Amino acid sequence: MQGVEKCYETIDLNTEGHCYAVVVARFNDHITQKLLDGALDGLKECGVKDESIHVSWVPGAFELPLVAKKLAESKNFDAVICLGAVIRGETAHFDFVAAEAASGILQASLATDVPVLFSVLTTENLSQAQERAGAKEANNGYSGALSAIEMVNLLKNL
Ligand code: INI
Repeated sequence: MQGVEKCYETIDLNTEGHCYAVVVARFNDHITQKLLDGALDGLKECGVKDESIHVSWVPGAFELPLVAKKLAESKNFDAVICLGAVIRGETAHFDFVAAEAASGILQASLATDVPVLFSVLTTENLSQAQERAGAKEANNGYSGALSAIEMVNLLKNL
């Protein structure tokens, strides 16, 4: 545990001069709105100003990668945070949406050299999604925001 704490102490959460884009899926918006609230809390707690945060809504998680890639390509943002909630239903649709969102988001990041964060919940049911859309560290949007800041600083210092 001490080792883990020590690791966290070394994380650089400086945000001076940084701009962040957030892309949010409207599908399951009762969950994704909470992820957005968490992401904005995380960014603002670390000192990012409102005017340095750009939020775009897309229909569903499947549409996240294209918009994330466009935003990353613009080079106007230090990182892009993708938020979504893919909840398993009765059909195979879940598997396609979850897998393509994950793969597309990774491709957007690797193609642009900009951190593109995968804060997309992929859960078996609604209650698991609600558990991950709580407060602070229990919110996948909040942790995604901190991971984005960490990645920006890590890449700047490589
Ligand atoms: N989109 C989601 O973000 N979450 C889901 O759980 C989901 N399910 O289960 O269908 C979902 N589907 C919509 C998809 O992302 C696209 O918007 C749609 O297929 C149009 O391309």
